[in-house]
Amino acid sequence: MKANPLLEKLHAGDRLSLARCISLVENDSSAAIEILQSLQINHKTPVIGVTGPPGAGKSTLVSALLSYLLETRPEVKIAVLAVDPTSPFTHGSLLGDRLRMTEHFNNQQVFIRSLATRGALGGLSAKTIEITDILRATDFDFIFIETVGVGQSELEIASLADTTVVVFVPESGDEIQTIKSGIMEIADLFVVNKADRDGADKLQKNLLSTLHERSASDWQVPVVKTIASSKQGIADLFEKIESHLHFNNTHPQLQNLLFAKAIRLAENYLIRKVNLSVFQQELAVASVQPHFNIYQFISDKFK
Ligand SMILES: Nc1nc2c(ncn2[C@@H]2O[C@H](COP(=O)(O)OP(=O)(O)O)[C@@H](O)[C@H]2O)c(=O)[nH]1
Ligand SMILES: [Mg+2]
Repeated sequence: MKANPLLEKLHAGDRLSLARCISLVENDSSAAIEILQSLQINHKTPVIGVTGPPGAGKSTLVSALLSYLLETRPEVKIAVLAVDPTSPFTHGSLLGDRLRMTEHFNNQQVFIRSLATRGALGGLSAKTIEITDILRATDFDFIFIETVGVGQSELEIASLADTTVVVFVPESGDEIQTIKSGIMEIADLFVVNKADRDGADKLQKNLLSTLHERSASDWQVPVVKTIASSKQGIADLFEKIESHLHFNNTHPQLQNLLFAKAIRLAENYLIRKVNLSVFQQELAVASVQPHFNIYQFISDKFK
């Protein structure tokens, strides 16, 4: 295959080429497939997923982790991908994230990219997977991905990240009873952020005892208290993240997570073959037929 100059620059660490590759994939450009298929992916680059309810302090926490890493490791290069499925049409909340991360914006060592969803069929998770792989094809030491924890997205982040950090606040205590099952499975590490508020110790204790009851793995899920807004607990948090990354090296990614990732990409490739507006029109026409059968319709469409 002919060498692609854009990819060569990406692989060499050029940030403009990186931004260009991401845009091509984000916009479903015809060049995207070739780029993805030619990526030299560094599978060793750690991907750290940060998820949790809106307002828990995920962006503030990631920003504090960036400060910590930049202070303690002079040469470090970090990428941040902020995904917000709650704002499919506006960039309002993403702007908030950008503002909070501005202290790092002019830093050549830090690359921050916000990713909005493009409506329900836009294939958010597939794009997130693809863009993460582009980030892994350049020279970053760490990649952070922030997502809002709502239902399915937690599983998505788990299939994408090497280490999944779930952020709660002291007030989350009551909700945890109802959301616990899914989250308990995917968290490698819990953070009780806003520990400047009442209830942080109680939540930490509850999480630890619930984890203790369930523990089925060799990895003991830590529960770290932080005050992200004043950068407290960040060194401890990062130490726990590194221990988990180290643990991963001896316990490779679970096959079922890899499988979930592959299925998501396959779904996306299938959908890409279809012109969705034509699909929608044909569906509208077909659906008014007597005895319309959606299974038959889909089977014909994806033949
Ligand atoms: N009191 C307190 N506020 C915090 C803390 N961390 C973040 N915040 C505030 O919580 C709000 C939401 O933070 P943000 O990082 O945007 O949350 P996200 O939606 O999870 O990304 C902001 O006003 C932050 O300044 C903390 O440790 N203590
Ligand atoms: Mg945020």
